[in-house]
Amino acid sequence: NAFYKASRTGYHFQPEKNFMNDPNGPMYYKGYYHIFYQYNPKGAVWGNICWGHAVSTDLVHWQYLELALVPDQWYDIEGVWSGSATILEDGTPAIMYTGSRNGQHQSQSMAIPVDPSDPLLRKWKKVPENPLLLNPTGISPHDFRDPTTAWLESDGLWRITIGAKVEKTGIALLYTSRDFRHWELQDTWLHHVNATGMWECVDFYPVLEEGKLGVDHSILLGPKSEQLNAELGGEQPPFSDTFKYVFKVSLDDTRHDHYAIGNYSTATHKFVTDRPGIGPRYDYGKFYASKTFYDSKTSRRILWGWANESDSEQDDITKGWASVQALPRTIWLDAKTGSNILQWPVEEVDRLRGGLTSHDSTVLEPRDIFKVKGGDGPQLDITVVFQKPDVTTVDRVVPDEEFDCSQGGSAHRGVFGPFGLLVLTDDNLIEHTAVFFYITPMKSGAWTTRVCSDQSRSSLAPNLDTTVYGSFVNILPTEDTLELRVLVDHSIVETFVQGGRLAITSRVYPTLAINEKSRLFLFNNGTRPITVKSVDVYQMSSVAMHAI
Ligand code: DQQ
Repeated sequence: NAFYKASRTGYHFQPEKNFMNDPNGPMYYKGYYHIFYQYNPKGAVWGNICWGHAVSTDLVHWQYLELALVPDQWYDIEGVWSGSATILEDGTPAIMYTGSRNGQHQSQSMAIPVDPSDPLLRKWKKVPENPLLLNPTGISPHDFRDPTTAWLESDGLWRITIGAKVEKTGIALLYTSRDFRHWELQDTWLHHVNATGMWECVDFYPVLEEGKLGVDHSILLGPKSEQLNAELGGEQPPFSDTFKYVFKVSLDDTRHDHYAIGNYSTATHKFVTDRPGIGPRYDYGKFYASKTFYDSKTSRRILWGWANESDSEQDDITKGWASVQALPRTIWLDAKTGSNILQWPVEEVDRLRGGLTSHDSTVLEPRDIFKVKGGDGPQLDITVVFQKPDVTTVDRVVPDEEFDCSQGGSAHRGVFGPFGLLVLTDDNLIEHTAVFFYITPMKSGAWTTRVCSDQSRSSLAPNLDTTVYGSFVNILPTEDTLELRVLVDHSIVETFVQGGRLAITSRVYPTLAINEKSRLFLFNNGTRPITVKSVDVYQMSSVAMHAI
């Protein structure tokens, strides 16, 4: 079917064929970005899990390499599961990963490059001491996986954290090591949250309180920390004045990635959240098992996340592939709020921008739907800026806090909104994916702003998950515009709101609005006019990905 072919992406990372899931071990090494990924070389559904491997010099053009790790030892014979890379003190990388055996019994093992002078790191060897860690007493061998990147502290000890659960409590176990081979379980957990189930793919890293620069965890806390502090012009420790910590967990029960912001004490080795609970989501759509790394080339922290399919396994078998990685995102703390991180596609993505069509200010009257010039085709990078509506012009406020994006989706009618974009839309508006704002008065009288991504009319094809996604976005009183950046790439739509304060990733499979038949529209379904200040639409180039 043409629509199966049309769903393959043009500028997102995906293998040539077969099934991919979690991003693993991302790093920058000797001029190359490396991405590894959970991969089934034998089919388009999960199983036979190996580590696929690709390299890039710019995070957008990738070259496939041979499999880095395959199940060939007694301790990982059922699968080489997720893990992370750490750059050791001598500058060489080490991978820690979960081996699965004997009905998914999990243990942690290590692999190192056969030839660290090879910038492509094509060949890896598992160390003879494997498995390095078995499930500790009280932890089921089924609930013990996904070691993080290790960090070095000034006591000379490496630390890693590993997700687990005790009854229904999700926990982050903490281990220390002097030589990266012998690891000791600590008797306190780094973090835990009741009733959250198994914690997969935990991630733990520092962020600056101000500015976009990333921080290398080991340089921040390790023996070189004084030097770093001097470079930053800071006082001597404590660093907590300038840094916060982010703890991310992928919840097996809900399949969502949540993060909390807080502080980490090098005295107690505990993470303490600023606010109780599991925290907001990185992304309110399809985005799971994510992982960050510190990019020493440009001093950024970069986030990778897995965008799985919304079609059926049978569709995936027919297509011959499943899953893409969302675009790598630079992440940093939102200094304006202090309570969320910001995510933005790495700036290298901008180099794929081709023809630009810019539109001046216009007003969307109630029920208007405008076709946007320059928005034909399936690969777009769209930025639209709306004037924040003046809610004080409404005298009779009917609370509408029940709306959660799903009731009618973009067809719902409110006062201010839904208004926004229809992407991957055919000429007759039969198929469309709506990305929109909806500004709602609450019982308290306060107005809140939601952003939704409505897949319910995205395709005529059967057996798709067409859930409508959405969440509230924090619009500050000082902000007088509402901004969307939407990246469209055949079957993936990635939305970034208000400079990256909220992200929503959708997977959609149009049957009519494919390839050159795809259109872009602006719409307003609310009862009040909405001012569009500007629209910029770029055509996005494809990136060829080859094996080398
Ligand atoms: N995927 C891996 C596990 C991890 C899960 C197996 C998360 O290591 O917990 O493919 O998607």
